[in-house]
Amino acid sequence: MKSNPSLLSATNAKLSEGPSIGQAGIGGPPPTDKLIGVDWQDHREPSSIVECQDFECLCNELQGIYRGANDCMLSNGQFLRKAIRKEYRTLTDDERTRFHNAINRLKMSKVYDHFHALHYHYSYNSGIHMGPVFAPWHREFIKRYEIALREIDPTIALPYWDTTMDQILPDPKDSIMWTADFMGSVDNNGYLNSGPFASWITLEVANKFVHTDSEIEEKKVPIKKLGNNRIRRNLGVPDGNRLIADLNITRILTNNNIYLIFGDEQFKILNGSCSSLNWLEGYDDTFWLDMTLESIHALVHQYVGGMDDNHELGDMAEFQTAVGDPVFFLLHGFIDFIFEMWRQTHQYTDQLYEYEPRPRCDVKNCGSKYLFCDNSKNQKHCGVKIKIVMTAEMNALNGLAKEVV
Ligand SMILES: [Cu+2]
Repeated sequence: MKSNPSLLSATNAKLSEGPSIGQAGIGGPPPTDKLIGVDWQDHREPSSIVECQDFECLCNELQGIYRGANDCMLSNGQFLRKAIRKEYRTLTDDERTRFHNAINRLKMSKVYDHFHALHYHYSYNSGIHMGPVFAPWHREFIKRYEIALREIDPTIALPYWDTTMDQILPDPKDSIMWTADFMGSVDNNGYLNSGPFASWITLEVANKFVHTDSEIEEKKVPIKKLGNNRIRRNLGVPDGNRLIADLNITRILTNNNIYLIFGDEQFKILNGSCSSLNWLEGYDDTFWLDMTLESIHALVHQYVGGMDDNHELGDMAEFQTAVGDPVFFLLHGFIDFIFEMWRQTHQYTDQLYEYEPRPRCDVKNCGSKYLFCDNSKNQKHCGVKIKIVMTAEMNALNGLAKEVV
């Protein structure tokens, strides 16, 4: 099986490469951990609005007037709408400009770098990659990013990048995606030289972690040069890197193997023991990872980040640097969309099971002879009957009663 020496196969045959850097989490700032090698001072936490779980919360945090489901008037008289996530290239010019402007404001406020640092912090050994939490964790992550952008401009929704439209081109590098009006073009060394983010300085990420047999040690392996760095992309380099194609999506959506969404099949592929996937007809082993939701997403990380002749990686090709390139969020918008298409067609509770309501007092005896309705407090509440323990005294009395009879 072909291996690829970057984003995901950097962990080739090893479950983890980084130190155990805590439990999977998404709230709060990453701890100041020198080992991580990021200048943690250089980012700022977003406001609590990003934690909103519903429309009312979003409306209130934006100081709007909430008048019921999906009805929220903002202080400028405009209505807040649910975010409709469109394909990036279908945005109107005005929508795209607003989107780019908001990202730039997020970057200037250093909140963008918080998102980068957060993802960096949880990259390894937290379950957010190469495991079942990949899809839900990144769902919450990009939801927070979208809200942070909407706090700047409430008309914004996070677009997604349908890479299949680029993949069908004779050379996807020629896509309009990589022009100044969109994500920007790069110079001969892969550094961004046009577009809305050409002047960005990415977070410094000094070291990567190497997992040896005996212990986890920090090796001074710069995954990118220290100092002021612009975003770097080695598009389609080396040859063979490619984007997600329709076939990849169809496989995931039409296959009932849950592991394609929530599994660790990727490890098995990386470890060369992908026999459990051999049954998938049409499996194309020309490409090292094109099976699971997480592995197809890695294809795009690889395609954009790539690796040059000197084995230097672009930002998107490593967990630690990937968020430094805003393309990250367009890709994850698409991955989340595929996850959502899968979820909507695999609704367990529609077909496999559902729940009866919790026991309640308006049903006689709370619905069971083992339950009772407790009227003693202000609020009626179902309770469960207690067990009766026979004491020695009670047993003796019982025996006496039998003798009398
Ligand atoms: Cu990630």
